[in-house]
Amino acid sequence: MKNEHLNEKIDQLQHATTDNSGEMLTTNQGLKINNNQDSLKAGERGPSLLEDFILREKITHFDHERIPERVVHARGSGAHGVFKLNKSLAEYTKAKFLNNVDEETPVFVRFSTVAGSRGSTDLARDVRGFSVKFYTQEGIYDLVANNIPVFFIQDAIKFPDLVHAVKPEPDNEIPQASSAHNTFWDFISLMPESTHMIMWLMSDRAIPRSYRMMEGFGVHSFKFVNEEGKVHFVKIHLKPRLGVHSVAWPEAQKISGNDPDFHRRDLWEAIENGAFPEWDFGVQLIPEENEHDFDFDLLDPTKLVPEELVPVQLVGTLTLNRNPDNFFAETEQVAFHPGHIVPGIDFSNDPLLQGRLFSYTDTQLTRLGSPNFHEIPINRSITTVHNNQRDGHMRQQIAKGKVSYEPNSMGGGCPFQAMMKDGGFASQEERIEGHKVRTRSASFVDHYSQAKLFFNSQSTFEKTHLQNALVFELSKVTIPEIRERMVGQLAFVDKDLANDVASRLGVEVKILNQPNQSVPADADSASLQSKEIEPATKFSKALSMANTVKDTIESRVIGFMMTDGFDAASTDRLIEKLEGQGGVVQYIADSVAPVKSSDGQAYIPDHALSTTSSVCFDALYVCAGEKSAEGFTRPGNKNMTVDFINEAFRHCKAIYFGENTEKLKNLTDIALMKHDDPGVISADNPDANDLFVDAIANHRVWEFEKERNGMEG
Ligand code: HDE
Repeated sequence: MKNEHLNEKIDQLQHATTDNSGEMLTTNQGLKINNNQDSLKAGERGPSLLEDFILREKITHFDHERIPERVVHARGSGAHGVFKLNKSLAEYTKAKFLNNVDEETPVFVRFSTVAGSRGSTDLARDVRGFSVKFYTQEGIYDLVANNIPVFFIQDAIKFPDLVHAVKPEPDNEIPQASSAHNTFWDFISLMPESTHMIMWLMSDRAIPRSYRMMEGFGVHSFKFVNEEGKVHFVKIHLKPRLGVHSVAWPEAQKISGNDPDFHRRDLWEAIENGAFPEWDFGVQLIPEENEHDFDFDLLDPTKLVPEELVPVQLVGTLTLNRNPDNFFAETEQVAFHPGHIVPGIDFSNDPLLQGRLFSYTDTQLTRLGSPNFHEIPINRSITTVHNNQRDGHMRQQIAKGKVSYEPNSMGGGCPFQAMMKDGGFASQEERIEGHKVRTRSASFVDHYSQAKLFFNSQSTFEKTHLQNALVFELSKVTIPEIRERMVGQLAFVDKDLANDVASRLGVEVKILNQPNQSVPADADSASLQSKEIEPATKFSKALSMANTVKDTIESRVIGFMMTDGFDAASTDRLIEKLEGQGGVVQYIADSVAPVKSSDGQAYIPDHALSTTSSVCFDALYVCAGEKSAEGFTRPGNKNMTVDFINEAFRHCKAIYFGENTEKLKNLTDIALMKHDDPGVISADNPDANDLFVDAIANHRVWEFEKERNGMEG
């Protein structure tokens, strides 16, 4: 499968790829090794000898295998793919890869969580990174994006504070990969500018079902510059073809125990199975002269541009079609940088972006250990690199000749500067006038109106989840003043939200005329205190996951619960239907020993009940047959069967009972439901198979969550 997706980058990587098949073992110097079992000793039972260069080389290399993990976004997964342009953007940018329709650009994408260490769980409540390296014909362009369109802070100088607050607390290094602790909320409750981002972080966007079901956002306004020098501000979007979907928070916590690699595995398996994840690449374009047309500042990274004001134009497709060959060499060593741009793309003066432009090269020097990190195969441009930079640790390139300076005559003046018409990069000329000041623009001071816009755009169940998340997180905060201060912030977003959270935390809502601690000591703090402003855009459909794609079951995992004697004919029919639409069917049984159907066929289970959990499936089918109605009958498994189904039920998944399994259904909480629930399907309905497909595509019946959890009847 892998070789089917060759492109210029993969071809380049293959020159650096080794294959051990059929080869003899060697040292790093190429010497063939005769014994890899024993070290060299003075006598059979004597001490090992210092002379043993084979042992020394092996152990020394092992001792140095680890490199520092990324200071943020340490936990990640990557894949290769391709970007294809469907609509030319030549009117707006001269970037070649955005000009030539049908041109394919190789890409490498890395998804990540932010706060956890390299070995932490995928299902933490967190922002997800979505970095895309485009290997263009004009050099590398990196889109270092997140799955949330806004950020916590407005100025890069606050980033170390933010990260220190969210990371494990410094005295005991607890908790891992979680924002539910004192230091994070202490900081946030004193940073009104974070409020909009907090709404997103507490929403289900922060617990995706899959990396393949997340949006990507460039966050900052960037600039597009066309051949004539005309400038547009641009916000970049990636919209998943499978829609944007999440898991439930209680589910996320269980997945973290059952399969902490859930997202990594999901991405890997989807690609191995040929279910290539796809995103539409979209842009919101704003002519430079319209910069000030909005009731927020385009340079403020805590604001989004509502799609109602500027529609997203979909212009390309990003497809991931190849897993890496080696995690460390590719996914760990890949080095992204928002400053890697090509002609036709430029930076805005967003003060968060400006700080990032310094940080990303700097961090690679610590992490990858050398200014030559661009020579690591995954980081190499597919265009050749010519300059007078020389030497440094681990230099790969062998630059010929005596000349390593410019201007020179000895090298014929080479390498020479490129004219703009030949693709030479020139920064967009921008007139800047101003005093040297350490201050925040007054246009950045509204911190609540878009937080309100986001909250008001959520469906009822999304609001409930968001409220529950706030209660969960703030319940883990042990300092009452922090809880109180945070509830005071929420009151600026929505009074009911604040009241609900406050009552469940046992604190009062006090609209605190809070000193804004995020302003400098000498500033007139009142002038920088965010006022309660009504958002100009009151509702934005694109902000709610309830309005996302719900017409495909592609790559959803459906657990078939089967016991000896189940009905093969109806099971096979359903499998054919589900797999025909891209669903992934997995068998769950008493144990992993083969299960025999009524007509004597053997089915090999993928999981035993005790080795998996319902949280790892999108939907369940109880195979038809009277024995299925008994549940799994191994000692101890019968109750587990009922628990398994009940848990899927509580998490609002589609559950389908095959013929003659009513008895089992009646043992579960489903029997207590008073209303018809489209997520519970019985074989006596002639359209049962179709209804099951619809219910899976719908992702979850969140509307029935309260009733399914016994909170509403
Ligand atoms: Fe990053 N960020 N960041 N960031 N960021 C890093 O670079 C930083 C910010 C993002 O898959 C680091 O190579 C500063 C916003 C992603 O390898 C580091 C500031 C957004 C990734 C760094 C920000 C991001 C990183 C750590 C505020 C969304 C993972 C390792 C001024 C648009 C890249 C590394 C990967 C990684 C610094 C804010 C996205 C330390 C100083 C806003 C997706 O350089």
